[in-house]
Amino acid sequence: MREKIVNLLLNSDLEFISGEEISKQLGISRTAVWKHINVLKEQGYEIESVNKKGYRLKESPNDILSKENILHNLKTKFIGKEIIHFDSIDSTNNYAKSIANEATDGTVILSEEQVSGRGRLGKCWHSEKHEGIWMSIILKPNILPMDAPFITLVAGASIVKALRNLGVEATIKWPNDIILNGKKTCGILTELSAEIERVNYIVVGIGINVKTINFPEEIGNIATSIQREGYEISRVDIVRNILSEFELKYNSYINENDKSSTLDVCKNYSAIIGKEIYTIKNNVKEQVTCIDINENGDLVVKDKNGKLKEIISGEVSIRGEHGYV
Ligand code: BT5
Repeated sequence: MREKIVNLLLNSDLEFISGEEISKQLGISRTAVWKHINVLKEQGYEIESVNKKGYRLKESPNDILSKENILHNLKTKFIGKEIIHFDSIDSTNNYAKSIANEATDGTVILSEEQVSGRGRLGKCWHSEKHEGIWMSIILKPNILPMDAPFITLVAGASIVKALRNLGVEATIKWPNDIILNGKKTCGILTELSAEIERVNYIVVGIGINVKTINFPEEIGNIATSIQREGYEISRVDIVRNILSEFELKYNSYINENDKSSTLDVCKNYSAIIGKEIYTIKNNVKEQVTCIDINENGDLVVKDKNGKLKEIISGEVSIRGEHGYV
């Protein structure tokens, strides 16, 4: 119901709409309208209430990642049709995993802040309040567990495509970082629950720095945000775009085993193909040339002796010759 009220307010283009009109259109009492409006205000919506005129959105509520805002104009069929939004949480991936068995395919969890955001291998993910997109998508594909890691690339390609749709010149550092001007603006953490031959669920965690200007010292040299690189884009627009792009690429992969739309983006907008990079595995650093991404989504590199090697995601860390990329 609150989603419908928000839609009415959004559709009335910042003009007043009376409580009576809302109650008539939605078939609820005016007291119910008033109660819903109060909850929306608590969620952060700037709603003006004026006697005899009604209600009006004071300013665009684009900055709140609420279910109502994201569902307004979201054109997907199943990704994001269920949205759970928190003001604060430990980690959206933790929450997603705790409900995954019962949740419907495509459920999206968002939080304005994470107090224990996680990267890979238990590393910390800095997730300041209102400054980014901290989101997890629950998926229940009918695939073999060994085919799950490719979904990280599907997510990466969708994020790059979505950001480029919005004019942001993002690139991808295989397999899970999105880069702006040589620095990390987004990381992806894919987690899997499976039996030998069957996936129970996959949680794709996406963390995007949107508005952060000052990062903690330990990541100051490697991290950036969309705003810090000069782009003013609403978080809601970014989320909607990502969910739409993700559904397209995910369906191609899961239903048709077609990896091309993902691989094309990963290759065309790669931050590392053609460059000298370092691979780091078990603390051993090796300089190689990054050549390509193969049909399976593995990274193809050439070592100092000219020998080609395929690197499987999750196996190694990648660093640039002079810095992060
Ligand atoms: C990642 O790990 O890049 C995956 C990050 C996934 C975060 C999302 S947010 C929603 C969901 N819920 C979660 O709890 N997690 C997911 P990795 O490649 O291991 O990179 C982690 C490293 O990135 C850290 O060790 C830091 O060096 C650096 N880092 C931490 N916070 C950062 C930030 N906000 N921006 C850029 N780099 C960061």
